[in-house]
Amino acid sequence: MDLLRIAIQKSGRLSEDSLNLFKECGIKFDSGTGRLKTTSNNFPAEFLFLRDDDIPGYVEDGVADIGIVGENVHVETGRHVEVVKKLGFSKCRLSIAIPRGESYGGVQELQGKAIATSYPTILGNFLKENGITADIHEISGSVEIAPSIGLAHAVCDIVSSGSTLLANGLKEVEVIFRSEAVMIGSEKLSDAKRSILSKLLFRIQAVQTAKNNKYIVLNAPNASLPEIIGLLPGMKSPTIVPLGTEGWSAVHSVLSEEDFWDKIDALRSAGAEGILVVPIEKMIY
Ligand code: PRT
Ligand code: ZN
Repeated sequence: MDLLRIAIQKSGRLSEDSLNLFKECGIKFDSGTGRLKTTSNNFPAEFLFLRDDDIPGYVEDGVADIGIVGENVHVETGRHVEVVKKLGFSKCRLSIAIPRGESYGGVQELQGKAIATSYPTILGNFLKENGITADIHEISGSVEIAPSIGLAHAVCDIVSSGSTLLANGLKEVEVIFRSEAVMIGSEKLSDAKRSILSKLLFRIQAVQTAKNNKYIVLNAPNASLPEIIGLLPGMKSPTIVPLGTEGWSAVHSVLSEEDFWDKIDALRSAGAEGILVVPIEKMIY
């Protein structure tokens, strides 16, 4: 039987969320420490645990069928793979930073400067687009100490909270790339593997949609129902159930996370009471 080979980071910032994603999709496997490979016992998939930087190459070569990496790694490695799905976790940015005491008047100030980075391709593209010629020093780690040891004037590194830059006396002056975890896939999957992948994507979609929505139950006098129903789309339309108290109903519906509080305010003004909000585990249209 065909198995979809899925490459995920062995240990690092992507690991936990990647494992969680499959768990939420009901896919069971043993991810115990030290494992390099494991097969799911309830889904046709095999998992490979690898360093994130190696994942795009393995997917391009067909050793793995799909993999999870940061977009930064995907774009930097430039392998011929497809982005199958954006996953919304491990959000970060790739930024240029300079010593805090220096002034910065714009990108032209980088002209002729030495910049240390582990992302020479993304940085090189940014500089080229801005007509800047700078000296890119490629280093593989601890980029943030480069200015203090005299290796470079500036750095181009991943930033999340900004505390690493702060601790090293640097300030962020240009955000050149925004990243999140993405699922990448081989461009040449067999029909059988594509069909396993579409099952997986269907489950991921259900989990992601559920996270973006809440189940809501509220009570309202029947006279307020038309206005309340107008505010609540539901999956088709809201469910209305009569309450034991004459003239009152309970309304069940689904609310998007996006305009959640605005909708709650509007519902209360329309006469809603006793509003319960419950997380949804899966949502399937
Ligand atoms: O061992 P392996 O090669 O597999 O892992 P790795 O050490 O190369 O990668 P890892 O686990 O550190 O990061 C994996 C991915 O997580 C990255 O490719 C990014 O897409 C994403 N990510 C999200 C981050 C960060 N946030 C992050 N903060 N990657 C790195 N950092 C580092 C950054 O390099 C800097 O040193 O954290 C520091 C900055 O963090 P703040 O919070 O101080 O700004
Ligand atoms: Zn890495």
